[in-house]
Amino acid sequence: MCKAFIFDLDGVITDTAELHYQAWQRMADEEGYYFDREINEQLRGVSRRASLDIILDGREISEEKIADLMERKNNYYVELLSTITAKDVLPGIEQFLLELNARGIKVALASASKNARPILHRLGLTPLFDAIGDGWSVNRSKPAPDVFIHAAGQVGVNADECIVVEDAEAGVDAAKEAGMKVVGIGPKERVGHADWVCEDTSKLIVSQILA
Ligand code: B16
Ligand code: MG
Repeated sequence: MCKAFIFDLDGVITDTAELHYQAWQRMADEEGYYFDREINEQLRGVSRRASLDIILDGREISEEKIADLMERKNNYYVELLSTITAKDVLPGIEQFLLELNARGIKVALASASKNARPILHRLGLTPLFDAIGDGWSVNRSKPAPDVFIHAAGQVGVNADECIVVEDAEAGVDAAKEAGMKVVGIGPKERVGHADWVCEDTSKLIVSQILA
């Protein structure tokens, strides 16, 4: 029996991937690193540090420089976040959350992002969530299961009674590793290993998933 739904943020609740892309691109241009939208796709659901490692593509730089680049990118990203409003909630998500609330099913967030709380606030969705797991909650990022286990613990529900909604390959891996069922959002090539695959968020139907 499903007692909780745990949602990823970027790519499920809203599409911040474009803003992450613009912020990384600005930093990469300043540093003369090659970066494009195709590489950005590899950053989906991946932590800030792991994202930078992908962009560095084997270049060796000091830990001090790594910290500076991550901070600079995050400052550009936070600047861009000020443009987010309730209009940026992905199709069908608000109704889906409202229905879970009405059915008494717990709702939690499990995002790799350290900016998850302000983003949820800007979207106007914070009151619909019972718990928030974010980049500050755990040390190991997806594909480690930690953030999902943390979120389930926050709402007091066992892993096998949770359903996760995820758009990233690493996120689906993490949720399965946590012992949860997963709805993958996006193409089969990316989330085909989920228990159910949904092309996009507008096609999510609570009663269908529970059945
Ligand atoms: P931040 P999610 C992830 O969010 C993004 O998909 C990923 O691109 C980003 O690097 C990561 O959060 C960390 O974000 O730099 O804001 O801490 O999909 O797990 O909600
Ligand atoms: Mg995501």
